[in-house]
Amino acid sequence: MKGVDTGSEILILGCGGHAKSVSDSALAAGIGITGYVDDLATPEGFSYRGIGIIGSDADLPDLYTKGYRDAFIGVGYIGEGRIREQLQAQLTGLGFHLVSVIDPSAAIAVDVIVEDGVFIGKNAIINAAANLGMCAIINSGAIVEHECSIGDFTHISVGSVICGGVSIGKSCFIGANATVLPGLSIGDHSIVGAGAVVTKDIQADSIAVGVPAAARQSAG
Ligand code: JB2
Repeated sequence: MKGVDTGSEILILGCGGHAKSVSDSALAAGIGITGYVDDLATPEGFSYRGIGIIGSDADLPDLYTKGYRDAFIGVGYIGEGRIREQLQAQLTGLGFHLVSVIDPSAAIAVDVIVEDGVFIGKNAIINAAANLGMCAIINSGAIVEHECSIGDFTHISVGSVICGGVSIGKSCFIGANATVLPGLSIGDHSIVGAGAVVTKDIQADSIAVGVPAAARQSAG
């Protein structure tokens, strides 16, 4: 399994709620945190578990030159999921390695494929032969059942249930406590609302809400 990065020392981009969740899991998994990199927050005053901000995105080339090599995108979903894609391109373009952070409480089958930069939160379950794409988020208590494929940058929110054999494209957002029934497909850049129950395939760029979920194309 890729993504077992115990022993790394990472920079975390962002210092909001998601970065704090990731930080707690990283420290529990034996991954050290060098500092936070954040464009918007003011460095003064921010500290989590005694670790502060060491720069902004503009400082990343300099941080790489200084020898920092491992990073994690700790910006979650703030209404514009593609920010995470841009940050990944920036980091890998500079040469950084994107570490995966897996909370020790997660239950993960031995044959799960975890690509780089993935976060698996507390008490998440990932079952046999599932595949988690680059920088995917499987948040606290989510269940990704056997043989699911989760696309790059897709965020499976807290408590969601992705039944067996489901395929979810890249940069999707599956809201808290949503359920996707077995064998279905969800296209790239789609959003499933909190608590929705998806009973049919969903095309790319859709928004689906309700029980059963009704899908419509997003404006863009
Ligand atoms: O381009 C950026 C950038 N854009 C936003 N570069 C860097 N380095 N940092 C960036 N940020 C930072 O991400 C903001 O300055 C802020 O520190 C952080 C976003 O924090 P916020 O608390 O708004 O959201 P979040 O992404 O930590 O958490 C969201 O997603 C989680 C998965 C929330 O919805 C949480 O409730 C949710 N659990």
